[in-house]
Amino acid sequence: MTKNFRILLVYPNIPMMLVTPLSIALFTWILKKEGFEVHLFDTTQYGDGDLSSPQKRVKYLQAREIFSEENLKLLQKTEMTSDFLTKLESFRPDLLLYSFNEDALSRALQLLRISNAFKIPTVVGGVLATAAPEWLISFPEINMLGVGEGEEVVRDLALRLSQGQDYADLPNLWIKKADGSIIRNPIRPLVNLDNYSTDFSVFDESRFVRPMGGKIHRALPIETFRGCPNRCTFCNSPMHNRMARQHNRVYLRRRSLQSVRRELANLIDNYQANLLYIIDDDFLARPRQQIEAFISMYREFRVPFWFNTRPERCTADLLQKLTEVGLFRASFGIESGNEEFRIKRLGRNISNERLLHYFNIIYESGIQYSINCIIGFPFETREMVFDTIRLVKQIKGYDAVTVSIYTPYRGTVLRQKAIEAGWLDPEALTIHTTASSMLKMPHFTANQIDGLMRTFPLYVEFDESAWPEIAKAERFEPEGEEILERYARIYRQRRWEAG
Ligand code: B12
Ligand code: SF4
Repeated sequence: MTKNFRILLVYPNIPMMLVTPLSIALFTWILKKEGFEVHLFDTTQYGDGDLSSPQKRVKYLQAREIFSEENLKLLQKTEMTSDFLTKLESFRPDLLLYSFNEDALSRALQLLRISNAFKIPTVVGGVLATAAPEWLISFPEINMLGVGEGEEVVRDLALRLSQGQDYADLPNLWIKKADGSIIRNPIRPLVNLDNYSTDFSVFDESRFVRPMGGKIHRALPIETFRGCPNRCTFCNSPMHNRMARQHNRVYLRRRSLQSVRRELANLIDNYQANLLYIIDDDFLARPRQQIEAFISMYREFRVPFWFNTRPERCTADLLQKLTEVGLFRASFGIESGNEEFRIKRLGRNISNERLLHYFNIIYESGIQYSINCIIGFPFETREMVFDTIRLVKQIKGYDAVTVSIYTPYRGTVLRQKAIEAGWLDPEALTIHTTASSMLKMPHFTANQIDGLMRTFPLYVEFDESAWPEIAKAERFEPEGEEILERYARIYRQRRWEAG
């Protein structure tokens, strides 16, 4: 029965965010195991006429030329809507599963308007559906959504539908009925991560391509734990902890070492991964002996890997051991350099002095690493951004500073504060973290934030004596453009072309 039941996964991603989504790979594995036929429609490679977020990072001097003309040709596609229509007509799916984050909502709605005409049962899910289910289901395009983890609900729904059974009582599923009323089923227990694996066969081969340092890598993601112990107010991860606590559950779960090992073998043997993205929120947030056990286990693979963590989790010997087995690079968020603001408003309880201490350890370890900052937070002032710039100036050894413009995602604490302060329209849709600020703060306007976005790396790179001139480049006027170009040229030469 399940063999003839076709499921189309839809991933309405914003352009060129290339890391392949784990949810799609998990669902493919789960559904194929049950014998269903699974295909994917993925919008990552379709442009939207604007610069993509990674291309904007190149423009803003936050990254080197990541896509050469040649690579872009290899990666880009055209005609998203007609390709989607062709896919629907040729594959004739019995079930549609959409997975997306808030930034991709408008793309998702665009595709839903096309697929809804086919009258196929359609469910949407992802972080946004979990954060704001009431709001999301109020869209006329959306009739069913999955709240929380999707592993079990997508399997149960496909099984019931394929057997012609009713599915209106499935936990985690919300259904809009013909009269507009909504069935809100309760949440089921959290999944055991060890029971799952991933299948990336539905992705186009070009989706694994990562041109880096003159070589083409094949990069795949892996999850070794789910959840984050930290409480940053601008982030969606603490929301999962809060929601789980309401049901007396603990959201943070680690995979067993055997299961991580199995998954590594899957990615390396079946997909020839030669670069792994460990997508955990804070990879080193686990007991020391577990990290040691991971290191011993990983010796057998030695494939370069990347992770996110907090600087304060780093010790010299840990970094050395991780490098020996393949740590390729790491990424650290500092977000704001104003200590009081970072602690009180952002929920990051560490002093600048301690941060610099840990960054020194990271520098001395010799690993490649990047730093993430955010500008334009609610309550932040222009002067506070300079505290961030001054802090970054004191850090040694990083090779990239990623600056994002604060984006008020649904389900985050800080978004609520921005609404309460009257700076955010509660209906506004996020675009992405390199788009203009969505806040209307009289003391720090979107235009000022945009101006700092484009000059941030210059302030970091050049001596304070050059700052009055760089300040002119914050302005979107001919003189500002000319100064920006002049300093950007020197920046590129110094940082990237000099060798
Ligand atoms: C890896 C990662 C990326 C990768 C891959 C993206 C992806 N979709 O996986 C890349 C680098 C491309 C990326 C890009 C961006 N990301 Co990101 N990313 C992550 C990260 C660290 C892990 C994602 C992950 O794989 N989680 C594990 C999987 C299993 O969880 P999941 O995707 O949520 O899926 C589960 C459920 O949501 C549900 N589910 C998912 N889909 C569906 C569908 C159905 C039908 C059902 C029923 C259920 C369901 O079931 C799944 C299994 O339980 C998360 C943080 C986090 N911890 O989740 C941020 C996160 C998802 N990213 C975020 C953001 C903001 C971005 C960017 C905007 C950043 C930018 N530079 O502009 C872009 C936007 C790209 C986009 N697609 O919209 C935010 C999203 C906020 C929001 N409310 O939308 C997060 C939550 C981090 C945060 N700040 O809070 N990201
Ligand atoms: S450490 Fe990262 S993932 Fe965890 S709450 Fe803070 S920003 Fe979110």
